[in-house]
Amino acid sequence: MKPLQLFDPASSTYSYLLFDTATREALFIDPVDSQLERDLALLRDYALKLVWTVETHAHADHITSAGQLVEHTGAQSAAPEGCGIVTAASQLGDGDVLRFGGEQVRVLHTPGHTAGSVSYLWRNHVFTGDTLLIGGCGRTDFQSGSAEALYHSITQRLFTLPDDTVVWPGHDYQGRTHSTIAAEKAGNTRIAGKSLAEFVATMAQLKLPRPARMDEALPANQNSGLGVGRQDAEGASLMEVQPAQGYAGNVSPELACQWWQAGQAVLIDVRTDAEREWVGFVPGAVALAWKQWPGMALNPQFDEALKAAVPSGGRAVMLCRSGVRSIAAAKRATELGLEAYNILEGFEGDPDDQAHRGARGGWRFRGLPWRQN
Ligand SMILES: N[C@@H](CCC(=O)N[C@@H](CS)C(=O)NCC(=O)O)C(=O)O
Ligand SMILES: [Fe+2]
Repeated sequence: MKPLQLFDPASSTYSYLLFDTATREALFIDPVDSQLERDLALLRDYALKLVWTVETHAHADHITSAGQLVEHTGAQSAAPEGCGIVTAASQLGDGDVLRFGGEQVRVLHTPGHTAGSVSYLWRNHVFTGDTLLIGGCGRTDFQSGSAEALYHSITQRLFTLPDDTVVWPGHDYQGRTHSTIAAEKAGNTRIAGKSLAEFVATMAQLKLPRPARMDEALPANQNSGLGVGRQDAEGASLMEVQPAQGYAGNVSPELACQWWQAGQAVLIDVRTDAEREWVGFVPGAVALAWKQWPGMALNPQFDEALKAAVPSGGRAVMLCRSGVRSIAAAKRATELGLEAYNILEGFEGDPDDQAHRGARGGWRFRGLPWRQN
């Protein structure tokens, strides 16, 4: 059985779809946003249930469709832990195993092209991302790249796989599709037979132009391709603060998640314990229920817990079910001296609330991290 190899001509990127032929559960490697419609059609035509969408690294030359695939298919996203892809639900380390049906892929940490880059091993196939290309390798001149680390990853990790292991690269700029470990060990012009010093010298002399879309692609990919350049139903950017009365502003779940993951805001979940228990929760969010009794504006317990959770004058983003209680909580937090934002559409979104409705549902439908008990 072979993986399905898919090509994005604009970036010369290969994506791969693996599946269990019995259960039809599937795993995507490095899906590309401009190919989303093709890929969704493929999943339908092959009657596949996407379980995982994974990245080999944070790409500099194209934008992933991982976040959108999560929204459309219910798959889980996973990304290498050293890549800063903060929105991926699972952060992968060396040796981790992802299962789909009776199949599994194993994570090989292969730093060098970027510090977090990984390869994925499935049966006798290895998906090398930009670590090992056919007859070449990924560049090492940005994104904490390291020629020394790449030399080690290729010679010690990939070239020690069995010779007949099939190599499936993240790109090919000359139309080649796959190779083998034996062929690359023998004939890869950048590394075969080279010493570490020779390889480092070769990499230092490449002087490649920057990828054309790098400035746009990197932040987008660290957010699973969500938000950047995308708009809600009213045409507002998902990554910009929208003005509000009585608190600092309204933000999309995507922007709130980015701030929170970057340590720039504290995420406060103002729903009740019961709601979190039944519907789901965001691991790491501060649970702090907003209770509004009729005729009772103040809630000293909430005030005290909020002050304990957020440093004085700090930034808080408020999450509730549909973005109503979180407004009240953001106003109270503002009175207490915090820079407080309401998260539009909350955890679940509200189908009846046309005024606040963005392109899609709430936090849990947008490819952002959450769990159910
Ligand atoms: N011309 C391409 C840049 C391609 C590029 O730099 N690709 C990276 C992978 S993200 C690489 O490592 N290339 C290795 C090489 O060209 O030898 C673009 O603008 O996107
Ligand atoms: Fe790359």
